[in-house]
Amino acid sequence: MSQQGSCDIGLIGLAVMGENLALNIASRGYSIAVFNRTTSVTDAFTAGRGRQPNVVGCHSLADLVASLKAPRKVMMMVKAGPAVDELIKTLTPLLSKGDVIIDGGNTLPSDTDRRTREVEAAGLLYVGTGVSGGEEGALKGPSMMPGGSAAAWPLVKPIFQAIAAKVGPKGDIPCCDWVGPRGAGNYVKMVHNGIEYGDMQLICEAYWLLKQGAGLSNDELAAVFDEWNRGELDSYLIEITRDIFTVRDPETGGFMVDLILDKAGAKGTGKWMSQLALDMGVPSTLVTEAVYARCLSALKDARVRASSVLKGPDMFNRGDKAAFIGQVRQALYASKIASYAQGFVQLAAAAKEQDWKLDYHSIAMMWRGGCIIRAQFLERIAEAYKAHPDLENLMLAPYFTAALADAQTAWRHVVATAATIGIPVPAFMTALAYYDGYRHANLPANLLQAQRDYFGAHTYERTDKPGTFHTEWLDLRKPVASSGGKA
Ligand code: 2AM
Repeated sequence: MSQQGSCDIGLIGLAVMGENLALNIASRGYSIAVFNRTTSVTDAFTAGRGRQPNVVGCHSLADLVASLKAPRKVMMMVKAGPAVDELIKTLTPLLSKGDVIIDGGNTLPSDTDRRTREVEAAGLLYVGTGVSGGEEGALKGPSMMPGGSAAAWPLVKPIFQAIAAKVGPKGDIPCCDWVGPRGAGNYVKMVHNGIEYGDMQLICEAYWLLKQGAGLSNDELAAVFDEWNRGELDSYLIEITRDIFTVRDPETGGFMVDLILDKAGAKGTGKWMSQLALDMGVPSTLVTEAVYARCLSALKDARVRASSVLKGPDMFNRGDKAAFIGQVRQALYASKIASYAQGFVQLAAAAKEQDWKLDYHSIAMMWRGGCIIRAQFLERIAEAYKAHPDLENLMLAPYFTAALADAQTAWRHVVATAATIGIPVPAFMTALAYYDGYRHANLPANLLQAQRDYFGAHTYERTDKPGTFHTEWLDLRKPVASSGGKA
């Protein structure tokens, strides 16, 4: 039975994230009412892990709402999409003015834009919050990126900041702060996930270079990643990668990583980031290549067929092994800088388009702990944005400019070697191409504009005078003398 009006927050959806988040909230001393569409799930939870005096199981949404203190806070941890709209529709008449509906799922930012407007129009407040950290993060302290109705922030802040991961020298800076209006929180979470795609793809490419190019065993790979995790690459993803290389299959005794089919899955947040980048004309090439790399991996059967037809080099780098390992580390670091630079550039472009005022220092700090991309390196990013809140591109922050300058010889060597020995490294390559493209005052787009004007009269601008111009290329072209050099 519900306890009328005594719970601090309600939570709907007891799948992995919801269940662990509920336990986290309860562990911080808050009382929580929980509801799951399938009642047996609620009952199993309140009889099992959730069997605690401050966890109240509810069998209906009306029951859940009645269990809450005003202003009521109801957090949905359900499948993103229509389920969220259905729940909002059911909850709205049960709630009162000033109550807060929270969506903690991976929701498309534009859905949160619309829902914030709709829920506010009904006199309620709405929050769309990113929650990152997987199962363990949800239980012990996730990174949280809330956005929506600004008036909701003071109401949810104590609980959110209590359950979030903590960082800083004293371990008291919560990885959760207000991001901005409407879908801003979900947008930041989407970019977090896109950066995660880039990080993971870069790590996989480094692995392949070391395994196929330098012949490292899993034990050697574990040792290399362990060492990398002590330097500038220190991060959760490097740490779990190290661990993965040590795990053996209890059934066969073989290394687990070698038994896993090389066919990647995806849930879509990387694709969203890439699609929205394309819509805005922003070059977020790392996430896009990472999404494509997953798509290409999924073509396993086609790749198996092609592998006996298409020819290439033998993938082995005959150079100095120890030196190559160091070069791959530097290439990974430099590519990672380019990747994060792209993520923050996309955030700035979205902020401009949506009229949000994003605090990039605060965003870097929210990602500093709790989430999948948590890394030492985010501290440097936070510092860069603290020093220059309007930094145009992270690569221009002195710390990162110097890091890129230091790493670039190795970076170029690794990309060139990969091309020479035939190892696919799309993320390393696009990162370097982005760096080289971004640092050049001149690019060959002058020729591109000429081509567009030639075939489609699309016009062009000139370097020597202002205005828009068109040339009658057919009239002005000249016959070209053959070079005579028949190759
Ligand atoms: P279920 O256990 O009843 O399936 C992840 O799918 C979570 O979202 C689960 O807790 C699931 O509840 C819940 N969920 C999915 N669709 C839902 C809906 N339309 N209404 C309420 N909860 C939903």
